[in-house]
Amino acid sequence: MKINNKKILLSGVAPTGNLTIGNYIGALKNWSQMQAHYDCLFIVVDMHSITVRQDPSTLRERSISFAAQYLASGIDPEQSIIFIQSNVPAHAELAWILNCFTNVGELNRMTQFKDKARKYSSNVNAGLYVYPVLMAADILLYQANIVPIGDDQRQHLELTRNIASRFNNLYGKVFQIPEAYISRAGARIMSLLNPERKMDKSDLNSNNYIALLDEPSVVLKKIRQAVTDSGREIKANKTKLGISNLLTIYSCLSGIPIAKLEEQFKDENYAGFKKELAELIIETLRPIQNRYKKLIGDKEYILTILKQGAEKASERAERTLKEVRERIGFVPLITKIQ
Ligand code: ATP
Ligand code: LTN
Repeated sequence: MKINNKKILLSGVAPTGNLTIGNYIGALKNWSQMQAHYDCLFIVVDMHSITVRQDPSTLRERSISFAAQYLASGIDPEQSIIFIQSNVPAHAELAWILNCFTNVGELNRMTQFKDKARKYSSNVNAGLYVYPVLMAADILLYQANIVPIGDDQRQHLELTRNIASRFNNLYGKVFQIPEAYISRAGARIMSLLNPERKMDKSDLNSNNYIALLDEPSVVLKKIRQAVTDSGREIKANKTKLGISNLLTIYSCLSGIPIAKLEEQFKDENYAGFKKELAELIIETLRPIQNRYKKLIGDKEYILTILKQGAEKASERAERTLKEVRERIGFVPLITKIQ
C-alpha cells in the first residue's frame, strides 16, 4: 500500500504531561526531517493516555495542544497525515482482534507495564496491560514500514512484529512487518535532576524536564539547577551521567558531535557551559513557541487539520480492517446470503 513508492512511516505520542525536549529530540525533530522521504502518519494517541486516570477537559485540551505542538515543530499537514487516535475507531477494533492473537506470557514480559504498574499501583487496569497491543494496532492498521521510537519502545515494536507474523502465518499476508527506527544520538535524554532516569513528560517534578513550551527564564533556571557531577571537566563519561546528558542535549540540538564540544568547552566550567546550553535551548524553542502561539489562537484551523487527518487515516485503516474481518471469518455488513 505504498503511496508514490514512498515507504510508510508512523509514530505517535500520548497526550499526558508536557511535551519535553526529550520528546523533541527523540521524536518530533526526526519526524519533521523524515517527512519529505516517507509517506507519514503522526498520531496523538489519546486512547493510550486513559490507561492512567485523566481529567476529561484537560485530556481534550491537551490532545489539541499536542497536535498544535506537532505542527509547530514542523509537521506539515500538506505532506503528512496528523490526527487524534480516538477519532479513528478502527484502532479500538483492531486492538480487540489482536488481543486474541497475543499471549499473556508475552505481555507479562513487557518492562514498561511492570514499571507503570509499580508507578500507578492503585490503578493497574487491564488497559495498561494490553497497551502494547493497542500500539501494535496503531502500526499495523496503516501497513507502516518504519516506526520511529525511543529506546524504551523497542520491546513494544518487537511484540508488534511477533503479533503481525503470527497473524500472517495463520491467515496469509495481511500485515506489513514494521521496522523500528531508533536514532542513535539522543535516543534517551535523561532527567535533569536524576540523570540515571529517562526524561519523562509525566514526571511530577517539572524541574526534571524542559518542556517545549517553557519560557526562557524557566529554561535558564532548570538548566542551572540540573545535576552535574563532582569534578569540573566538560567531558562525556559513563560514570558522569549528568554532564554527559547535558552534552548529548547540546549535541542533538546543535548537530555538533560530542567530541568537538568537549574540545570547544575544554577551558569552560560547568556554569559557563550551562549558560550556553540554556541559550541554545531557548533559541531552538523560540520559533516553535512562536508558531505554537499562533496556532493555538486559531483552534478552528487545528480542528480542520485534525478532521482532514482523521478522514484520510480512516480510509486507509478501513482497507486493512476489511481484509482482517474477512480473513478471520466475520460476516460482512452487507452480504447476500443465498
Ligand atoms: P509518559 O511517561 O507520559 O509515557 P514519555 O516522556 O515517556 O511519557 P512517550 O509518550 O512514552 O513519552 O514517548 C513519546 C515519544 O518520545 C516516543 O518516541 C519516545 O520514545 C520519545 N521519548 C520520550 N522520552 C524520551 C527521552 N527522554 N529521550 C528521547 N526520546 C524520548
Ligand atoms: N507507546 C508509545 C506511543 C505510541 C506509539 C504508537 C509510538 C502509541 N502508539 C505507534 C509509535 C507508533 C510511547 O512512545 N510511549
